[in-house]
Amino acid sequence: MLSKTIAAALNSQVQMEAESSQAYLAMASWADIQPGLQGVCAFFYKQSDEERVHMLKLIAFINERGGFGVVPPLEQPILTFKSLRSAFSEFLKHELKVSNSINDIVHLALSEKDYATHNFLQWYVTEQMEEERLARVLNEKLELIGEDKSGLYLFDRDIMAYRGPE
Ligand code: OFO
Repeated sequence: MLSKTIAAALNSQVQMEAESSQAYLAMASWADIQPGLQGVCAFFYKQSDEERVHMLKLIAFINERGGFGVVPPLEQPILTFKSLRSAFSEFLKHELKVSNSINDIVHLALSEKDYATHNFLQWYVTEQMEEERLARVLNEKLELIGEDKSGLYLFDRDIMAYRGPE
């Protein structure tokens, strides 16, 4: 059975995952109307779908452990970006924020001796390590590419491959 504190923390994580999904959906839609960014667009649609799955896993866990998974109201995310670089730097910033939040709940679960929640959250810890790595790699690549058009072309063409195997 979840304590009230843990249930509240997990529900605020539900909100964060839902906001991540919205944020990446907005990035996908923005990329969709930029010339030649079909790869980036597909990448963010996929990221958005994954964040929704993260949210659903949390809701299922909260309910299974005797809490109530609350579907949250959502803020409108950032809709437009001044460059590809700035969209990807938002992506990294967002992932770092999510990692911090997961770490806080892991800490809370340990301090309450809630080992079931602690165990459940390990999947998110691993996922965040991967997402942070991916966001960092993509930011580094964009840094290298700068304004080089053929570099950007290849970045867009190859971006799905950086996600690694499903
Ligand atoms: Fe939910 O995985 Fe990143 O944010």
